[in-house]
Amino acid sequence: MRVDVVTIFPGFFDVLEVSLLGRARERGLLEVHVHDLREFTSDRHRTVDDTPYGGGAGMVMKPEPWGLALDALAAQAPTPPTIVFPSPAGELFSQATAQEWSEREHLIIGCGRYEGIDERVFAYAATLGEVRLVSLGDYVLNGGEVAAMAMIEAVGRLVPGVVGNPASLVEESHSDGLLEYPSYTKPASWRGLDVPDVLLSGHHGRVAEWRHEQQLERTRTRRPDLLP
Ligand code: JCH
Repeated sequence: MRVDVVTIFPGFFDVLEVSLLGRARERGLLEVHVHDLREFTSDRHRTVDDTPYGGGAGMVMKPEPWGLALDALAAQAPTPPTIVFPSPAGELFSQATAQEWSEREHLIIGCGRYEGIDERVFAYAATLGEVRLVSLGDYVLNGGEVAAMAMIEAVGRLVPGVVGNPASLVEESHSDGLLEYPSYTKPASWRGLDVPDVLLSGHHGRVAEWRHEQQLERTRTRRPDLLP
């Protein structure tokens, strides 16, 4: 999979070099290329924003640099890319979204700043590929970069071969939409806090049953919205 990121803060993505995905990049499973939107400007001040038509607070990202950036990145693609814009006004990003995108050849992620991007950019992008406006959750970030990083990590670890232990992905996908069960490791007693006896019993059936009960109980108390 190839991911192209367009941003006015390319340095934001330096951390990808040292994360889980750094190794996947070295092995050629996942390529992430970061592009500075200002490279697609032609004025002396490399301007990417302007005042909003109709008035209002803040600034809006100009369409012209976005048009040139998208042209350049979509042109080098053999198949139409999925073009993602993180947005507080987008559809919710979920594990299902990550799964769907992990099977795609080419993602382009456009990171807005200020109050967002001129709406015509989304219409233009739709002539180059499938456009998705996607929100991480119902809170407001200062721009698309943090959301893009989260999406790259969630999608990247599902690309076949990226995560070291495929069994952990299988276990996740079998969780039936419930929260995970609690995990413990050695020592069995720590600062007066003990690991539940059932986990030390060696009874695989009872362990599985206990973990499922824990999943149901946690989901009931923390995320009742996930239950039918
Ligand atoms: C973004 C902004 C609109 C501030 C600019 C681009 C995504 N889940 C999620 N939360 N926030 C974002 C996000 C994504 C891209 C951009 N901003 C800042 C945008 C605002 O109100 C109109 C205020 C935020």
